[in-house]
Amino acid sequence: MPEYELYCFAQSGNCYRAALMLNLIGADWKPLFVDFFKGQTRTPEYRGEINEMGEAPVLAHNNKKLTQSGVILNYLAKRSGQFLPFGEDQELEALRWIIYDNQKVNGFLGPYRFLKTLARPAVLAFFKGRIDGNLAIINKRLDGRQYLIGDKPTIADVSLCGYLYYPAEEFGFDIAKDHPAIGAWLTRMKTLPGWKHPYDLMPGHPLAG
Ligand SMILES: N[C@@H](CCC(=O)N[C@@H](CS)C(=O)NCC(=O)O)C(=O)O
Repeated sequence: MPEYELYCFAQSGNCYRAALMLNLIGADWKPLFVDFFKGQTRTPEYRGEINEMGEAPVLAHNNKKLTQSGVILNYLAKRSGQFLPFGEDQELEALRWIIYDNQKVNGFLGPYRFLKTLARPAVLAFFKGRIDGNLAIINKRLDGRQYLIGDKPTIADVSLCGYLYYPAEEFGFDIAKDHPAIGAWLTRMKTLPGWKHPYDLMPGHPLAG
């Protein structure tokens, strides 16, 4: 049995952060498919036995079940010694960018992509306005820098990957093209040993009917 198990599904950028990190650190892991689109995260079994918050990803390790991708990244970085921010100042800086990413960057991109097929134009316009502004902040931060914090990738970079590799057609805009410093950083992240596209790393794509 592999050391780590990750409850996840291919369409989730929140799950992708954890799956990508497991692959980047060369962990012995396997994905456990969460049938999100059939409502598995809303079942009493899932909420009772897997995650009371009703979310994916969930990392199972020994007797622990860890949730929240930022917590999972932190746990894996500490256990593996890889992608760790260096020293207290960088640790705080990584946490700062992970929270900003979760709330403002991928925190808007994920719901935007999900709602695109259902939502009214005014809702999408609101989200798009926030997305443009928040991606511009990330683009400025990455302009002239190799990675978010210093010249080595940390868990803050892994977090930021969340929804950024999904196809431009799914958003209706091209993040790498519209924000060139983010585009260059995405290309750099792709060269890390173990990098894989979310649809190649997690189960559930293409969606079964
Ligand atoms: N902040 C959480 C977000 C997790 C999350 O929202 N996951 C989605 C799937 S992409 C989910 O399971 N949503 C279920 C729901 O909100 O009911 C993280 O980073 O792990």
